[in-house]
Amino acid sequence: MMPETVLVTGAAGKIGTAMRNRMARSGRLLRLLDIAPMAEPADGEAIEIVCASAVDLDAMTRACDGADAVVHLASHAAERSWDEIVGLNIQSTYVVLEAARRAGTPRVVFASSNHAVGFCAKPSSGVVGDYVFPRPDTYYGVAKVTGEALGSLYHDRYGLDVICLRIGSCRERPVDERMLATWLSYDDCARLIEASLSAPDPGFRVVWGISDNTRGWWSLDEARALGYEPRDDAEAYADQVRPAPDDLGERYVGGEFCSSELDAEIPR
Ligand code: 15L
Repeated sequence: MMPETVLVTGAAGKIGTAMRNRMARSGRLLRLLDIAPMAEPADGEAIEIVCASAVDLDAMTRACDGADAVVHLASHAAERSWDEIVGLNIQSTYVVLEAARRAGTPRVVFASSNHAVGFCAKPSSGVVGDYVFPRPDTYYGVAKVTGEALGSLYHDRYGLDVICLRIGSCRERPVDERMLATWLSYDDCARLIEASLSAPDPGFRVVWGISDNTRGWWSLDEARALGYEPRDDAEAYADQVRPAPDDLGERYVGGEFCSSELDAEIPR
């Protein structure tokens, strides 16, 4: 059944902004939450704007009131210091799940990331399977692993449906060679979220989030089992992308997040 009220955290971010129109459905109210400003609803747009932080448990519990599902996107989108990652990326996922439990919101879709398993070797043939064991490449990746673990806990202990999307590179179009494997188009991202929102009784799932890329590294079996039918393929941009840099990161699926250069930028 299509959820009627969907709360989206991090709604002013890049993915959140791209999902605003794409997640709109007749009969659906989108409740968009962020601390950053967002465009006011246009005439006829069934949208509520909530200016609040995803780490504020009281505000999140109020925002979950009457919601059928939460799509949790709020996060620093790349590597940061440990304190910043704990303060937003880890804390917000706990708060979202706990707020959903308190408010009786039955389903949470969590934007996990390929960086939860970034230190998995690139497959020389075939694809990396679903549910591959965590091998985070950064504190950012650790937060995604932690979010998946919290999702598992809130499913097993409290019965929430929790779908974790190990998103590849979600953007307008692929810009480098790695993204020919890892790209998730905005349209396919919306399709994957929709499948995650409407699959009957999904329980706890971890699925890869990429388009139907000819050179894809990751299994789409579990995502397709939810009902996801991707339509885009990064190959369409193959003659327009930058070549892959020749460094350590290129051995692993997490790409430049695995490079030791990050250590200079982010003191450990
Ligand atoms: C992510 O999870 C990040 O949010 C984004 O900045 C990209 O680096 C992406 O993964 C990717 O792996 O391309």
